[in-house]
Amino acid sequence: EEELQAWRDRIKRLLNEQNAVLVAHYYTDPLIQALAEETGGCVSDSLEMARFGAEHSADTLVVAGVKFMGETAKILTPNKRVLMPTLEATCSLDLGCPPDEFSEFCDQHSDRTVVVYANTSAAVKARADWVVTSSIALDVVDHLDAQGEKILWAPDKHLGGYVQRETGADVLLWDGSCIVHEEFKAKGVEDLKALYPDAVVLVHPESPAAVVALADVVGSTSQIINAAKTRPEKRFIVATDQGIFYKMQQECPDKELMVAPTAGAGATCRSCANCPWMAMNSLENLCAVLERGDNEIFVDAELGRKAMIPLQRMLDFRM
Ligand code: CIZ
Ligand code: SF4
Repeated sequence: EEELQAWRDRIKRLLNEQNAVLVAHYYTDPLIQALAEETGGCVSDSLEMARFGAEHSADTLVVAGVKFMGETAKILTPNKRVLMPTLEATCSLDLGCPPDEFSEFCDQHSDRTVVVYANTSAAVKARADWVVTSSIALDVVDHLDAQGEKILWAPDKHLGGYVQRETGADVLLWDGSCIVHEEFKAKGVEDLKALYPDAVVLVHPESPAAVVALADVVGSTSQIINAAKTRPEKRFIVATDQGIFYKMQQECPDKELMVAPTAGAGATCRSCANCPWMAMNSLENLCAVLERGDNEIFVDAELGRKAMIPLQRMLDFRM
């Protein structure tokens, strides 16, 4: 505990000295989320992280999350210094969508409007017409569908499938998935629901369709937190990364939150509702990056300018 306090004090001092602000995702270590709150930074989903970073006056953004979040920050604010506690933290969606293959796929379907999830590399975004996060995916695709556009969606097939079912749009899917959400099991959720029939099921749409089908509310991380806060029920089964419980419990201290069951519950579960890449962020490497100023994020200027167009469309989009 004393050691933790020492880390926190050092990080606070360094943030101050460098006019830096900490931007953390809901899936990171609760210690990092708490520190972001205490220091006037931001804890949120990837859409709000992008907005916050772009609007904040700090010279340096320290992005605690995964690589695409740091890249997005750099693309939106090329004149700011963007640091990340680790450069190793990637995402199975980003990894599963190599820019060259993706570009070829787009060429083969040039009649389609290209909509990519925020969880992608700068190069993939640069090839897209639109970038979306899970919180606005439905609205954006609805809007495009109403204009008669056919969609090419990448990379998450579960989120894309959900968007397709909900909007009825013509959506061609890239075959990618999130290793965390993919592990949630319908059978496990049904069994838990049988034990707690009063529980409300909250599901992130990166989960498999069978799990989404059991949901009372399907939504992004922010929407899931909001549902727990505003629904009158007391018990919730939550299918998303466990990191979200920090903020959720803070927002609704009187409610009981249960993580939805994953595949192995031990033996075969690789990620157990906890993203291994998000977990690479720690107070220790956060402190180190501020001290050394390494792990700076750079995005090729030409690529950045191209990726900025669909990203700006996302930020400007209002229904
Ligand atoms: O699964 C993720 O990485 C999410 C939910 C990102 C986001 O949009 O906040
Ligand atoms: Fe990627 Fe899934 Fe981790 Fe989010 S939780 S960063 S989608 S692997």
